[in-house]
This record gives sequence, C-alpha cells and structure tokens, in this order.
Amino acid sequence: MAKCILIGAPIDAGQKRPGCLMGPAAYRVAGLAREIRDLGHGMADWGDLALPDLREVASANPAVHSLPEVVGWTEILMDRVDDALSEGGLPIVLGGDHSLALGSVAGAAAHAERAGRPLFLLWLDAHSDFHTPMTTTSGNLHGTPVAYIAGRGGFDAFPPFPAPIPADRICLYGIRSVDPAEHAALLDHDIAINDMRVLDEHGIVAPLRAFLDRVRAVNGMLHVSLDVDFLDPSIAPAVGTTVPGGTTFREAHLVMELLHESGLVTSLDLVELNPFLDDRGMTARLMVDLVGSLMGKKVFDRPTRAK
Ligand code: HAR
Ligand code: MN
Ligand code: MN
Ligand code: MN
Repeated sequence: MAKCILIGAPIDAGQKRPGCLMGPAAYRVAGLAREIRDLGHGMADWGDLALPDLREVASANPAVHSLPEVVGWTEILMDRVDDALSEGGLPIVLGGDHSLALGSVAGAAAHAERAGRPLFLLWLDAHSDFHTPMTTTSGNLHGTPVAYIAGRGGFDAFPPFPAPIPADRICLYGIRSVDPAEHAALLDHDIAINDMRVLDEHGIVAPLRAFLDRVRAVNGMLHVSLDVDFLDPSIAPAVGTTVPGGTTFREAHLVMELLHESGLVTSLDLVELNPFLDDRGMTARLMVDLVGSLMGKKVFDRPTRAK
C-alpha cells in the first residue's frame, strides 16, 4: 500500500487564463482523499503551498510573463516533493497549471539522484511542452517543463535542474499539438514521441508497456505528469487549452490501470484543471476516478489462484 501525500499547488502564473488556482480545492471537493483512502492506502494532505517572497528575475524574451512567480513555485515545489519522497511517500501534486512540473519533477530528480536510482518521466498531454523561455512565443511557461527536465538551455532564472533526465527516459504520450520551435528541437532529442497518430495505429497499450518495461529493467523511479488536455475535450472540458482528438474515457482508464499494475509510479502531477470552465464538476470527478484506477480500483478483483 502506498502512503499518498497530497500537495496543493494553486498556480495560475504559467498561462494567462485565470482559474487553475482553484484546482486543488476542486480535487478536494470531488473527493480525492476519500477515493485514495477507500482503496486502503495511507493518505496525508499537506494543504496548499504558498508562494514564497519573490526575487527579481529578468527575462531575455519579452514575451515571457510571470517569471518570478514561476521561479518561486519551482523552488518551493522542488523542496516539498523531495521531502515527500524522502518520507517514503507518493507525492500527488494538485495543480495548478503545468508550470508546476518544473518544480515537481526537479524535486523527484533531486531525490532520485540521492537514492541512486534513474528517474523516468511519462508526460500524458496534448502538448509536448518542449519550449524554452527563449523559444516560447506565447510567453506561457506551462509550455516549457519538458525542456527544463531534459536539460535544455535558456532556464538561467531557474535553479539548475538537479540531474537532467536523458531523452531516452522521457515518454510523451497522447500529444497532438506541437509548435514549430518545439518540433525542431524534438528532432534533436531521442525522446519517445507517442503522438495520437502512433496511438491510433498501435493502440494505447503496446507503446506504454514498452516504456514501462524499460523503467522496470533498471529499477527506475517513474514520475507521471497528467495534463487534463490528455483527455478528449468532450469528457474533460475544464481546461484552457483544449485540443480535439484526445484519449477516450476507456483509454485513459486503461492507461491508469496499466500504471497501477506496473507498480512503478513514484510521483504524480494532476495539472491544468480549470474548475471555472468545468461542467458541473465532471472533469474534476473524472480526474479523481482516474487517480482511483491508478491506485488500484478495479471493477472485478480476481483473486490470485494458488497453484
Ligand atoms: N505550445 C503552446 C505554447 O507554448 C501551448 C502550450 C500549452 N501547454 C499546456 N500544457 N496547456 O500542455 O503556448
Ligand atoms: Mn524541505
Ligand atoms: Mn501540459
Ligand atoms: Mn496540455
């Protein structure tokens, strides 16, 4: 059984549409803690983090906004996720926009380095989030975490990433929106890109199994970053950056069930939920259900037969 630790990260600063800061509250209202407890896991809620005093940091790219805020969140999340892992917990970071992954994955990386274990990243998202603060044209830093995690340059204002994750330990899953600058940079990196074209052809299972096998082979730690827009907008409308053609209800649950069965997940982000855009809480509830599947909820629990 896992010891889950909820860490609220009410971050809006990584993009321009207000509302993501209500995400942690929506997950609590939708019953996330109860869902996890009812499955028999340990559960602690560390509450919502507060933004520390801001340092003045300058951006060389005038499009970038809210840089001091995002740097501040990165620093505090890095510390708290590392703390949660050091206590033997499974941190679940409740966003907040996807810029929170700059800090959560940095914290997981710091811990993995001390533990002497390789860290892998599964990025469940419509977007590749592979901009640097120098290449983004929207200036929205939620579009940059994968580049930071992979050790790309241009993040001078941020704490140095503890141990950049080699490209072959990163798996982008479900993507269907990539900007030209991201596309060019991805061609230079050996990141597994399972865009929807690949998933349509091979199905949702095989590419994920292949990645999980690689994690298991080296006793890796696995951080999963789940962006609401991984899901099709018809079932998950509460996100500012909807992209048609996302994963279905059943595909998303299957991904979570496979992750549970793997036993490999060591930390998790739930990002980009904007409750202001939701339809009677349906997206928040679906995200809670998906966490249920990730934590072992099954329709029918087959007892293992004695041989
Ligand atoms: N690539 C676009 C940009 O940089 C959109 C990024 C949207 N990112 C998220 N997270 N919603 O995946 O502005
Ligand atoms: Mn600490
Ligand atoms: Mn994202
Ligand atoms: Mn996205």
